[in-house]
Amino acid sequence: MPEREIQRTLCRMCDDRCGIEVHLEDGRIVDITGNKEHLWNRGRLCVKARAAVDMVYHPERILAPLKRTADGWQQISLAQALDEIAARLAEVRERHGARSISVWKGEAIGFGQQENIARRFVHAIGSPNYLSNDSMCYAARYFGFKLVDGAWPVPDLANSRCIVLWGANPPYAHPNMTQYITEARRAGATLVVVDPRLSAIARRADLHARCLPGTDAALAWGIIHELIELDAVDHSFVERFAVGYAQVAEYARSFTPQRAEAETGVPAATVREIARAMANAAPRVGTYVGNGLEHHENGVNSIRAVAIMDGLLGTIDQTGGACFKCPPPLQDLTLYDELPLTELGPLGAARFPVLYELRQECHTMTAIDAILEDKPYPLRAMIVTGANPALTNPNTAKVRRALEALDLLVVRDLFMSETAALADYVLPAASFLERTELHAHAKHEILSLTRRVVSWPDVQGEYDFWRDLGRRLGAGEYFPWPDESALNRWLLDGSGLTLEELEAHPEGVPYGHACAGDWRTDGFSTPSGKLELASAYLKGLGYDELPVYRRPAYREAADPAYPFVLVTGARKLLYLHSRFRNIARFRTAIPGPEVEMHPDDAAELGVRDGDVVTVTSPVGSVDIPVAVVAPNEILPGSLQITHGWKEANVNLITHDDRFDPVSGFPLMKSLAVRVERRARDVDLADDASPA
Ligand SMILES: Nc1nc2c(c(=O)[nH]1)N[C@H]1C(S)=C(S)[C@@H](COP(=O)(O)OP(=O)(O)OC[C@H]3O[C@@H](n4cnc5c(=O)[nH]c(N)nc54)[C@H](O)[C@@H]3O)O[C@H]1N2
Ligand SMILES: Nc1nc2c(c(=O)[nH]1)N[C@H]1C(S)=C(S)[C@@H](COP(=O)(O)OP(=O)(O)OC[C@H]3O[C@@H](n4cnc5c(=O)[nH]c(N)nc54)[C@H](O)[C@@H]3O)O[C@H]1N2
Ligand code: SF4
Ligand SMILES: [Mo]
Repeated sequence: MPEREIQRTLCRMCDDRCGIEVHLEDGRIVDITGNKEHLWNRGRLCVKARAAVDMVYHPERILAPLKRTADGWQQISLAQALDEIAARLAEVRERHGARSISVWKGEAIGFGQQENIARRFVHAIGSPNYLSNDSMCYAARYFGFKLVDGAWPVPDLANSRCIVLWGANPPYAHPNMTQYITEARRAGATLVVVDPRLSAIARRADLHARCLPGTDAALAWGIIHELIELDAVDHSFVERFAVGYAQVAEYARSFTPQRAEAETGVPAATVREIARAMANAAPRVGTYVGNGLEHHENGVNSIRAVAIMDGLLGTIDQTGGACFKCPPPLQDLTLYDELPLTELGPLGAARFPVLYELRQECHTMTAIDAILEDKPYPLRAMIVTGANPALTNPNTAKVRRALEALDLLVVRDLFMSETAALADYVLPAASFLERTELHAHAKHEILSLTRRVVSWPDVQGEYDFWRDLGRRLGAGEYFPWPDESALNRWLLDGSGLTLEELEAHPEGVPYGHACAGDWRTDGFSTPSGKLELASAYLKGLGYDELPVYRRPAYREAADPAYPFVLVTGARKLLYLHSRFRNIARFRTAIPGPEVEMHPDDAAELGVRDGDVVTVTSPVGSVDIPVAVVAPNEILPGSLQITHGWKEANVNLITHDDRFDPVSGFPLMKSLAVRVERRARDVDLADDASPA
């Protein structure tokens, strides 16, 4: 009889970290089921969780260090790899200075301690250049809300009477968030979805506002106009706790529902209905903003325009409203206070000061320029972990040129990704089932410890890798912990929680009681201590004080050469960015890339389902098969392509030269493109596409 065992930990096939039970037979994972005691998912899992078994034991996994040689990849020992990488980094540091070295962490690493160890390493060796996927993800939403509220509140969706989702599709992107939405709807809540497409969640909406891409702020101002007309503003809250209301009322005056309709395409009657639904439900209005608002040239203003509605309606910290959560009581692993490296010129900090000041993020697109042009100074070496920028960053043809131009590229990955294939060294990374770390679920204010369920001889977890490299580069003092467990123990110092307690409670241990402070008495964590409907801080930096609406370029200065508007990156349930394309059964369900198109546009172009078209933007071209969708799924004149496919990579045509001025986020969701039909018999695989 095989020896059976169950280990409870968290799934990290996406960042939602559902509680799971890992079933082992003789030490080998055979199944994954849901942990019913976990508050976040209550036992429910999405289809990706079980695919972790396929991922961990995948025949293509890299399990030994690889070195590029003239004869191809050579397998070397871990010690040799670390010695050689350290020697080459030391050489680069000697020649060009420490700041010519960078670290790039990806979405597969997520937030929390794995991110902070990467930050710690690069600073400990003297460089300010920490880069990440957050140049395009989350940061714009984080500080869109932080600029208004001083923090990003968590909507109490389960108890909302009106839920408003802006540019988010939880059934695919955050499956278990959908449970809370369903619960609220059962109790009678109205669901409002703002999305140009008929997404999975939009299908269930009571009110679907199908705004044109990049026009969300105009819709928000139209709603604000109506909220003021309906006298739905919580004046006592606003007078006591907010600044900027007079300016908001003044700017909103001209934003009639008719004007909102002209800008957004959402009928004036719908604008009024949404405002009424919000007004009737206040303060139990739960608003959630997704990635759909970030990838535009006016993204931060759209997010702020949505955020200020919480203040106007007085939903802050109300049941069913926008709730502040306690940050997890963990020690800070970063070195920003100990080693101020700002005078070394973190890449992008001068160009996008808010991104750097509020998130300590350098800017990946600026880093790519630094590699290719030595401006503002040379960037010569990079260590990538958990990212695949050769597919996921905009203008990937340029990203690839830059990665190839580095003196040293090291990639830590589970697989030979498109980025790893360009590296000098590829190191085998530990999957989430092969390392132990702390994770906080903000919504429930619980902290969990994940488990190392399996291990491989040469496969290192994040901490072990940075420790070993840091010690080789003379930064050992910053990595005093012998292993992950010692690090975890240190992180918990002073929290009142112990490692043993967390080990005994895989469903998580509450930490909310440890939280001190209340905005009612201490004020908000904004420069004025008030809720900032208008931001003097942004004004001081030369940005818009109010989150005014600025028309997207494809509408303001329409170019007849590029008549379509392209949305990219709408999530599919089965894939995470460029991940999981090698899971055979996922590939059967969603076999390849597609450009989603309205039937009228398809008819006009003379194309049918499966025909290959060339989609071109000022940045480049991509050849991709057409999926003609139902007429109510997408707006005529607009297209959608999901990223992450090497077979037809939409990031060959997204912009690394047009940004939101505050966040520095690239234009990836409202870009002007043209579409050309290709000869019917072109075989995509054999096709050399024009640049
Ligand atoms: N299965 C799966 N889950 C994921 C991911 C994944 O790749 N796959 N990625 C994870 C990551 S890193 C992230 S950031 C999150 C993202 O999570 P979400 O933000 O929920 O992302 P999407 O599911 O793409 O939903 C975004 C929606 O915005 C819409 N949209 C596009 N442009 C606009 C616009 O201008 N205005 C409005 N109002 N809507 C617009 C799109 O049509 C799309 O339906 O998902 C996470 N979860
Ligand atoms: N056009 C367009 N592009 C987009 C987006 C969009 O909406 N449109 N969305 C953007 C967003 S929001 C994000 S977050 C980025 C994400 O972009 P990336 O951060 O580049 O994420 P992935 O493509 O998932 O790459 C993750 C890599 O990590 C590897 N990996 C998996 N598990 C582990 C692990 O445990 N450890 C290590 N070291 N490696 C691991 C995977 O094999 C994979 O190669 O993409 C962005 N790109
Ligand atoms: S939503 Fe799915 S992939 Fe994400 S953590 Fe939960 S089970 Fe895993
Ligand atoms: Mo993301």
